[in-house]
Amino acid sequence: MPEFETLELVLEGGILIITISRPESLNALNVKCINEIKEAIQIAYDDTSVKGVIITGSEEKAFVAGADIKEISALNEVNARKFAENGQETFASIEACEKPVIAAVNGYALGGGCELAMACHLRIATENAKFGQPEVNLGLIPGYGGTQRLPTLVGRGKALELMMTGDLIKAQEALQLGLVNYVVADKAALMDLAKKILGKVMSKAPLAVGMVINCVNAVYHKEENGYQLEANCFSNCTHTSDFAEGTAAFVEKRKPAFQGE
Ligand code: CO8
Repeated sequence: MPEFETLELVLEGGILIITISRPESLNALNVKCINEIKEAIQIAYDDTSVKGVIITGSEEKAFVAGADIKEISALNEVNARKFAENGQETFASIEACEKPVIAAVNGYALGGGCELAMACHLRIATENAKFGQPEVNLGLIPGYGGTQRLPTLVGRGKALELMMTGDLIKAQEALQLGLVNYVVADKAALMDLAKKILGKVMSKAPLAVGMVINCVNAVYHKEENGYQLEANCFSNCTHTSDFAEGTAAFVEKRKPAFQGE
């Protein structure tokens, strides 16, 4: 795996583990880090040995404590838009990845950190994790897709409350709201569960999994007809050898061996 300044990458059993590592600032996202995340996700797109991705934070108490406030304090009208668009593009590439991406949230997921977690396909968190969009405390609003993704996960009313008050919520409340899928005791359990879930998804037909991701993403893309896309993808499944294998395995009462073809 290539070396990065702000990330640690490990490929383990087909799972690319991306660990955000800027301990001096609780893993706050600076431009370097956003660009490196984009490069790391591109590896997941290009490298056929990568079958799934986990994004986590290096710190005991932080997944990502937001955009780097020291860096964004110097932004002006022109480069702030570029910063936001660059982050949005990076997070959109995570969301659109046809391989499953899990956010393993091991502590604070605030501002851009919560937005990063929301761009992943699933989120699991440790008991000590805290979520929030506290940008209003800084005279800002979320800029990495938070205003769009949070309402789809927790509903309009709760999303507005969280973004207008800047309140932080604990992992258990995030679980009740549907912001996270599971809460576990500690980092070790977090990584175990993330790998277990990915292991299960990775045992399914990979092309079909990718199509599920694309169709669900279409819910959020107003210009796209998701029902049409679903019908097209459903039809395309029938051309795959995984479809032949999956249905044959059912009839023959055995486990399917999918090839991703
Ligand atoms: N940026 C830069 N440095 C940070 C950040 C951050 N987001 N968060 C923490 N740090 C630094 C602190 O400055 C401190 O550094 P130092 O030791 O040099 O003073 C170090 O990390 C440790 O932090 P604390 O001492 O504050 O640790 P605490 O345990 O007391 O508090 C908190 C932890 C509650 C997480 C606290 O650090 C905090 O409130 N951080 C800021 C959280 C926040 O407001 N996040 C949102 C940022 S804005 C954003 O994300 C917008 C996203 C979209 C941008 C789009 C355009 C660019």
